[in-house]
Amino acid sequence: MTQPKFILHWLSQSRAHRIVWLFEELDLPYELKIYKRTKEYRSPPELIKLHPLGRSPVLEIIEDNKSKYIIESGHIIQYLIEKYDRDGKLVPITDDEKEQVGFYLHFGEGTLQPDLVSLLVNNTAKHKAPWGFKFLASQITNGINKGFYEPHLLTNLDFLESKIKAQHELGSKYFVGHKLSGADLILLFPIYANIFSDPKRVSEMFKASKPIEKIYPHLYQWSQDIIKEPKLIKANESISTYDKEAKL
Ligand SMILES: N[C@@H](CCC(=O)N[C@@H](CS)C(=O)NCC(=O)O)C(=O)O
Repeated sequence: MTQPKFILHWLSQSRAHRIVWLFEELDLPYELKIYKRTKEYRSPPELIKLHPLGRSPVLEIIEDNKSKYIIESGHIIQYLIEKYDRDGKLVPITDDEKEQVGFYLHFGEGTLQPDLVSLLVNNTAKHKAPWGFKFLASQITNGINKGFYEPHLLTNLDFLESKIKAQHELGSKYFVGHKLSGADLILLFPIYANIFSDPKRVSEMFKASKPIEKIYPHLYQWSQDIIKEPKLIKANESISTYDKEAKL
């Protein structure tokens, strides 16, 4: 099988990070094209020109001089593993484990991430409200967060905590089976980048009675383990050669 050329269209501080990690895990050659966020923290016009949805990651696959663009990180992860994980490094062993990975790929982006993003956006919105409207904006966003996004997010985190706790009790540091899989890759962004990379900020945001890492010790442990994965470290290094300010 001929090897296509891969270009990952990578927006700074984005979910695209997990796809760089995946390329490193699969030892697949790839090129990164970096896009900086606008001052409103949105995609720049060049990324919007590339794909009508204007979000990152976008994976460009070039074969026979033709480019195909695929989007949605869960779909990209599934696509690359199915087609290019020739040694089965990230492929779960049993059918049940395969089904679990499928679940996490959907859950990560379909349920967990939207609640998390809504909460983070609302939290930023109240600080950005015009002078004189900050109090009102804060009352409204707090009401929405407390009534809706926060309980949803906490339920999601309770659920994930119980899953990874059970895995830890079985002697595994990964979400599915005893090896790294698409489940860990998809959860890198919501669990590590959005929460445990800055636990103090998140604890304050929730006005939690104790630090978030004490409320979710197993998720915290998973985060600490995952950031030591050698290929993730390599992905971080690779990204920083393109973008000095890049951080996960
Ligand atoms: N579900 C999509 C979400 C893509 C997405 O929202 N990406 C963010 C970066 S983390 C983005 O491109 N934001 C730019 C914008 O909203 O303008 C995926 O997993 O690929």
